[in-house]
Amino acid sequence: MSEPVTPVTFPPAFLWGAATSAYQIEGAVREDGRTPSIWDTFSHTPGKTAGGETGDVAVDHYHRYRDDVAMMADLGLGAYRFSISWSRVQPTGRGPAVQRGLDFYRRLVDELLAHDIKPAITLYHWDLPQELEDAGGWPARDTALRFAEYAQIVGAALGDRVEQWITLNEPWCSAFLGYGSGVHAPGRTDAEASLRAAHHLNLAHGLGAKALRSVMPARNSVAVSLNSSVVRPLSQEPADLAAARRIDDLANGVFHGPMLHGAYPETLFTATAPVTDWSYVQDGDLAAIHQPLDALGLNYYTPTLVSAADSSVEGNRADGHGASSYSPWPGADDVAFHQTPGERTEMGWTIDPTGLHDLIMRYTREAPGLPLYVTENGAAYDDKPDPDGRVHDPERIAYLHGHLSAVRRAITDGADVRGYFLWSLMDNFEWAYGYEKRFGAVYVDYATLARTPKSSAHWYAQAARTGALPPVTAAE
Ligand code: IFM
Repeated sequence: MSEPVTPVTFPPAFLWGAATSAYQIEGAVREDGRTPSIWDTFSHTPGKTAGGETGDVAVDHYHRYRDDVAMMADLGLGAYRFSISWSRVQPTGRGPAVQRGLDFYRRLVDELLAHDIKPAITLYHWDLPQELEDAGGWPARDTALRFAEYAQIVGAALGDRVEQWITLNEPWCSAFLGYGSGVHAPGRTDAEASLRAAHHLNLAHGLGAKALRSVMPARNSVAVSLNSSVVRPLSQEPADLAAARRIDDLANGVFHGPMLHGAYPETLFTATAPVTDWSYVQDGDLAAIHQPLDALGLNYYTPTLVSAADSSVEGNRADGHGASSYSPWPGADDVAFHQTPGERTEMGWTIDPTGLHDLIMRYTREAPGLPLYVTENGAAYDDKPDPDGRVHDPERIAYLHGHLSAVRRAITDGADVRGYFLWSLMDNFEWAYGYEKRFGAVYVDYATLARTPKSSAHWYAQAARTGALPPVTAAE
């Protein structure tokens, strides 16, 4: 007889959410005054995305948001994290807001509140207005100032009814995939520019947080979502430990250093000295970036395994962030990346829930007293409807069970994790991979745009309703 399994239960106030982002789901790219963002330009450039796919239609959430919110309510979601398309609100990236653009988000927020779902807004999820890129993009300081203006506009419009705010999503991707390896928009491959971009994204976060607070009720929460890497050395040899330290600085310290502690790591300056002199860090910038935060968002998918490049074990640049002959790791040419052993998702990312536990415990130590949210976690699988039209995704259920159990372990170990946002609510445009990779708990038929909750959505709904994880075999 098998042992009864103790159910994994969560604190009653734990927030059960799902997340998306504007360019990945909205479509309607030419409606109501919206102008192109860097992702419109990039995805329309031949060879940049799988099959030349774009977010022109995406999953048409702009027109179907009411049904989508009703579906979220059916799935028992307590919170929904979405992003605002900057070029819908401020088409040139500067100047007065377009009310029609803001109105869409007002309607969406009202619909969510009417269904008792807490909205959580991300201001920037990678879709810079193209005009700002033409004026220099994130490597240019002015982009940070423009972001603060945009933050103030959105905060003033929605701060009365949205309590949870996130300035930036995964600034690492914006800086290093956008300006370093070039696999993301705007597709530049300039190591120096990628570090400048990182600094100006940090500045945008700080100025944006301050701007939000200047127009919003004090009860609102301001946070940032970092895709902090869990960097593991291949061995305990000094050279491998140094390689891990290097990548940790470039993945994590470069953002959390100034945001949480008001300083870049000294070791980051040393490692990147051949690439940049950091002279664009002006007096007062670090204080401006180091704003008090109400929470920290952590996005986690898989750990990163590294060694010194001359290690006897074969490694390469395959760091899971797309193919490019340019590195997204400036100043780290002597670091090799390795595939972590174990089962993988459709992205080729190794499944390792211990990484999520480690990440949460790290930030529990790094930022004591700061509430944490897992603002993204999930997996892509090659989901297909069965002949009855149902979509069974037991692998995703196992993935979610493993990672949510890791979150629960971290809470038991003293971490203040207040909520979890599954990535993603529904299948969507997975950037350079186009529509090929399905991260959704809800299946989208791209021919008809019909939505079908997968078995993982039903499983997650049960977890959200009961505050306890159902067994992995439930809802199949
Ligand atoms: O789809 C992305 C999302 O936009 C940002 N975080 C990672 C997800 C999966 O790649």
